[in-house]
Amino acid sequence: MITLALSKGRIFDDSMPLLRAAGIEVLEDPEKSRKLIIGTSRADVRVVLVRASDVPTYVQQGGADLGVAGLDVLLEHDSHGLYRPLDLKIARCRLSVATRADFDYAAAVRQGSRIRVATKYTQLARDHFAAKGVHVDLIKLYGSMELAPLTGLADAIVDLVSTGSTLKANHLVEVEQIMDISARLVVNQAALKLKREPIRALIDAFGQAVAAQAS
Ligand code: PRT
Ligand code: MG
Repeated sequence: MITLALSKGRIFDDSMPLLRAAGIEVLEDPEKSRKLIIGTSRADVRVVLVRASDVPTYVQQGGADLGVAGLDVLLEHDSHGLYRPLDLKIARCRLSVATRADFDYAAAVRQGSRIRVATKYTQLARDHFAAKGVHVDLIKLYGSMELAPLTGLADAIVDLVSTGSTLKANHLVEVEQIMDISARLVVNQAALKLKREPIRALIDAFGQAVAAQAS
């Protein structure tokens, strides 16, 4: 049995065309069923549904052989024991800094200055501001980051942006793009050794599907 860890929502939705191209049909819609383990048209392949930020843990610990996780999640998480063979080019967005329109970000990030930043991505934010020589007071949040600059909790946020409409709706402006993000295929290294043939075949099929989608 090969177990693939996916999260509900955009990762699941964007993974379906790739699975289909690899000849795998998922047998249930996770938005309609409460099942956490879903069978597929292949008797030897199943999907487990986990929180987006739990995908690396499942794959590292062998609760799943493969998984799909955003680069944001992977970089925040330690990647020990994870093989990352493929950029699936799905669930694309960027990690950015945003502030209120009336905040002078350029002045705030002059060398040696100090800024209060609210984010779910404390590791990535710390690295980003350290590279600029900016002292940062990080405030860890688990959601609704946009609220932080509006309430005076922070000067800036570091968050994912795709269309920009969430920032716009909250009168925030994207002042710096940190990196492009997309979802990656991750594989348990031990599983890759023990189930080499079928896992290799899956990686190759996904690779071909990504290439076909890109062209
Ligand atoms: O919801 P849960 O806490 O379980 O986890 P999660 O929020 O991490 O999961 P999910 O499904 O929302 O995101 C899974 C992955 O999708 C992320 O790890 C990213 O790699 C990727 N992704 C792509 C995004 C976005 N685009 C995105 N726009 N993840 C989140 N967003 C959010 C963003 O945080 C902000 O709140 O959407 C809002 C901005 O969107 P726009 O279109 O208004 O700019
Ligand atoms: Mg979410």
